[in-house]
Amino acid sequence: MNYTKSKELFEEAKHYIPGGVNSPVRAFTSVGGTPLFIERGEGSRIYDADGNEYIEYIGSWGPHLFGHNPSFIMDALKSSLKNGTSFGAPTELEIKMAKIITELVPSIEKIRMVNSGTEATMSAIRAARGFTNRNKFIKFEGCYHGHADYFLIKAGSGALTFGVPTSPGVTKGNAADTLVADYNDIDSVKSLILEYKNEIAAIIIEPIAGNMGVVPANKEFLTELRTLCDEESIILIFDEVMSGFRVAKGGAQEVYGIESDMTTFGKIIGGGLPVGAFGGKKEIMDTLAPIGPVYQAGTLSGNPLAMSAGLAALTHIKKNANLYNILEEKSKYLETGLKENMKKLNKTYAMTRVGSMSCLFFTEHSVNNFATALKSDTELYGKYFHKMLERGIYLAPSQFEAMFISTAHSTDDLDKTIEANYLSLKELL
Ligand code: KE4
Repeated sequence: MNYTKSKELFEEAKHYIPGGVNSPVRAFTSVGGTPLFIERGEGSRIYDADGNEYIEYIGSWGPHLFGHNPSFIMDALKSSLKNGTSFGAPTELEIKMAKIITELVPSIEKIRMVNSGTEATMSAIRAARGFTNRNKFIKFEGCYHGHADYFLIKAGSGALTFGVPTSPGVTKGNAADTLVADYNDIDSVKSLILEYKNEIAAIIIEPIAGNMGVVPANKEFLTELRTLCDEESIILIFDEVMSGFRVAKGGAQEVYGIESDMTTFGKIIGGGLPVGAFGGKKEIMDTLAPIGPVYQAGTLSGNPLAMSAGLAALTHIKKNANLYNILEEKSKYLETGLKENMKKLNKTYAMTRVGSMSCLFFTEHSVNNFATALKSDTELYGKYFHKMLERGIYLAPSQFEAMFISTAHSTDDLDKTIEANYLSLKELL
């Protein structure tokens, strides 16, 4: 592959943008080489500035459940554009958006729109603190909830990729109320609750972690977490920014049959535009201004363009419940192919998957939390990444991310990916 144009653009970008990118994980730092500058996407494909074509599995880090430029989202955007871009005033679109999410996710009685997953999780923690009048909250090592100061403590995703789990610039004061437990380890939660009795406002968790690679919560762990929160009057927040509408119509809550008190969303609900949302029980959400004292706001929250794209995506989901069976079939097909390759190569790398989000960990240990995910050979992953790129397969430029399949991925795309995986692994091992 020729990457000349991307190389030029990257050099120019670095003069004006820190690290040449507007989000660190895009910089290829952990896999080496030059980040590809993308010109356009179509279905399961993206095309870079040098005209190279890739079958891609990032899907803009989750939003593209239907691949790039699905007609029903593009048409909705085009018709919305005619009316204007933003009014800073309420629109009927926002009611429709709130209604369809409360319909698809039964635990949500009220919801507020924001413009990113970070804003959603940040606001959810503030609402939980305001409602309970408690200060501390528990997160889990390896989970990533966006870049609000008090989350950047042993976080996942880009923070993990950089091996700097706790970021400079986060003050001791800000970190003081963040408690960290171990994923899938209920005793680590119990000991924190014992130590900080009646001081904990919330527990926030990715019910299916997607930011240390994909690590699903054990069902019994999540069930015990739900019970503990009920017993201790702690708000259970499911961060479904990634898993929401990805793994099922009702997200991880539907997969596990466990309801959270609050839920955060992003990615898919924006149909590719910047949208986040946080919602939950009426009594919690009604603590928010203008009816309640907890302040939270946003200039472009609920803006008509993003609402049109998001509403088109969620309406499509509502009308096509078979969508998740189709995604399951495609994802199972790919998983089977990759596992057959590993058998041929006498390797037993850990592969985790829930629906259309999955991860191939370059470790032969089983992976069920942060510590075991870290056993992955990130150097080998970097080499694998580039061999797959050379073969026209674009994966996440970090071992600690998720791989996403969309409804646009054809069997031929999956066969090509399985073949490229075999040839790349064969060369490496
Ligand atoms: P944003 O602020 O990036 O929209 O959402 C933050 C966030 C919150 N919660 C979960 C579970 C998330 O996965 C994310 C963001 N995910 C990463 C991908 N690992 C975003 C990619 C990036 O940082 O560029």
